[in-house]
Amino acid sequence: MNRLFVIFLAALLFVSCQPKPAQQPEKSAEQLAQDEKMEWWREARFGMFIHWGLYADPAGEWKGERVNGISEWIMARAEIPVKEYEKLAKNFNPEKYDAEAWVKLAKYAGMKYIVITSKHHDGFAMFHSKASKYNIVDATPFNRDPLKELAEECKKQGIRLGFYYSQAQDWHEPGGTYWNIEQGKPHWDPDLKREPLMNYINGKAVPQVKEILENYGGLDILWWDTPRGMTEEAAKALQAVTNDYPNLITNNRLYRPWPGDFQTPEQHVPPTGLDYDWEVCMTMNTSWGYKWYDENWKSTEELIKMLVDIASKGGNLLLNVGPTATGEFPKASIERLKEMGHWMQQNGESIYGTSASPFFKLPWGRCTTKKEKGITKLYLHVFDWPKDGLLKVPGLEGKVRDIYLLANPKQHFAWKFEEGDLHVHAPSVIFDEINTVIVVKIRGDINVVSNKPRLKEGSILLPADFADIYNPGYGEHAVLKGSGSESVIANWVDKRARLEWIFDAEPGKYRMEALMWSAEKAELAVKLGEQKVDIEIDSTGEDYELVNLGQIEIGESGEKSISLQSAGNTAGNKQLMYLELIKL
Ligand code: H79
Repeated sequence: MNRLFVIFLAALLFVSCQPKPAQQPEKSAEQLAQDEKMEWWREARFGMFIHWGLYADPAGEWKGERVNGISEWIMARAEIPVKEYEKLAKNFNPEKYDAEAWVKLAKYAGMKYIVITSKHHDGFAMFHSKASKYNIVDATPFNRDPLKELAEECKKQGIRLGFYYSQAQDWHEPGGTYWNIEQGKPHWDPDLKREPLMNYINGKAVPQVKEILENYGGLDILWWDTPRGMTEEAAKALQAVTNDYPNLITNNRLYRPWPGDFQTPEQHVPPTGLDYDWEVCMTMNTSWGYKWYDENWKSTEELIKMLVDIASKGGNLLLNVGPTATGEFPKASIERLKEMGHWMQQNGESIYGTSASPFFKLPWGRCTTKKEKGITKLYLHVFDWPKDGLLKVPGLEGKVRDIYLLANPKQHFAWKFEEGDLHVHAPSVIFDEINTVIVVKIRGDINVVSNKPRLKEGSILLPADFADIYNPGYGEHAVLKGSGSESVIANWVDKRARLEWIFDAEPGKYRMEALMWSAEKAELAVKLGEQKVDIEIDSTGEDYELVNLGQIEIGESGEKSISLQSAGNTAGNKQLMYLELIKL
């Protein structure tokens, strides 16, 4: 007995002396509270932005002329005097507005929250406000509060709600800011006598923010915008109002550089994840507000892939709809939302509550992941279904238990491990033309050996589909077409569009070459760490050519990044280029 007891004690001691697995540093009480507040938002992944205001009536056209740019900016772009713009309210009567239908469609699309403009830069409140008569109930024949109706429907149908509020820019008020106020430019309307910012902040913005936070059943999100011309004093006055609502989630646009609860990449998807909560806001065409001739619609396929891409990097997508002055969603938006909904009904599990991809790059698509009860699930989002019958998951190690089709779990796939990769047998039938989701169910944890480019047989290959593309928010976007050896970066036009590759390097001197096509003579700025080289290249003629980009030297081994940007010519002309790969 005694001996047994001693052995038992010894065993106990042995177990308790084992080194503990590496632990995350303890979270502070503040971080835990933040996690709790953000929990629903992080799970949601997909929301609807709605830009609706008086600008839906002119819809991008003023006095018979088309006005360039985003439609909600028409007052500034066409320099419409305040009194004249105000007249739009007299005719604003969106009788076809149906909050129930809007919410129903958002839910069908798979969206978990809605953020709607309560007041945009034009200063017109889309809710009943005592602080300013310039609102939809007091100034239009509509005589309803559409945001009250929306808030009630959201409660009823169980979806979260946030309001957008333009706190700084208010083109209607003598104290409000406007686009180029920081450059010392006057407001375009000389009849708007200027007043100090704080008159507007204390007289309208603060009272209105109190109204929206108080009167709409408890908002989940307050979405600030364009802190242009803001002061710390003004920001503090507004923040004091939101401080009374500890569960309210706000973005990072109240005041620069205040972080808020989440970051807001606008009109572009960041190339990699950010170590902070973030939400991409994105239009389906070009304009946020309704613009009748804006036909630049993204396809459903692009939108689904965008949502997946964002989820694979750990972010949310806030996808915009710009309703008309009659109160309806444009047909093109409805179509896309329905089609996205169709995909989400079958594949939503691979989006909600998932974490970012554990892989460096996947040539055929994206990955999201979830861990529950000792099971790791990898959701493989296959954009390009393999033609050779094998889906290769690079560098994956783990105890695979099952692989099946998310949209039909009875459809199982055979697999084997080969040369460090997981090979999934992929039949020739394509299950989903846009994005087939395959679930890899794994016991316990996984390990991934990175497929980051490195020196192999004397060179480092940086293919187009391994590039991170940094596009400007407003401007021409370089895009990746195709995958693997057929991938190419197309429409590389804007000088601000930057391509970047991350790789592991050994010390040495490298010759740099690019397989590319350029319409004209072009200048390229190449950057590797601190080294910067400007290179002039000739037009490549009809076909792709291996273009010499000169020499670079790498002093120490380790992770490096190389970036390419068009340096433009002195005239600032755009240069059209296509690029297949970089070879070092
Ligand atoms: O509400 C949407 C936009 O109206 C607002 N934010 C999103 C969510 C926004 N305000 N400013 N911007 C976005 C960015 C500025 C865009 C500009 Fe322009 C393009 C500035 C100069 C060119 C449009 C045209 C605005 C001024 C001139």
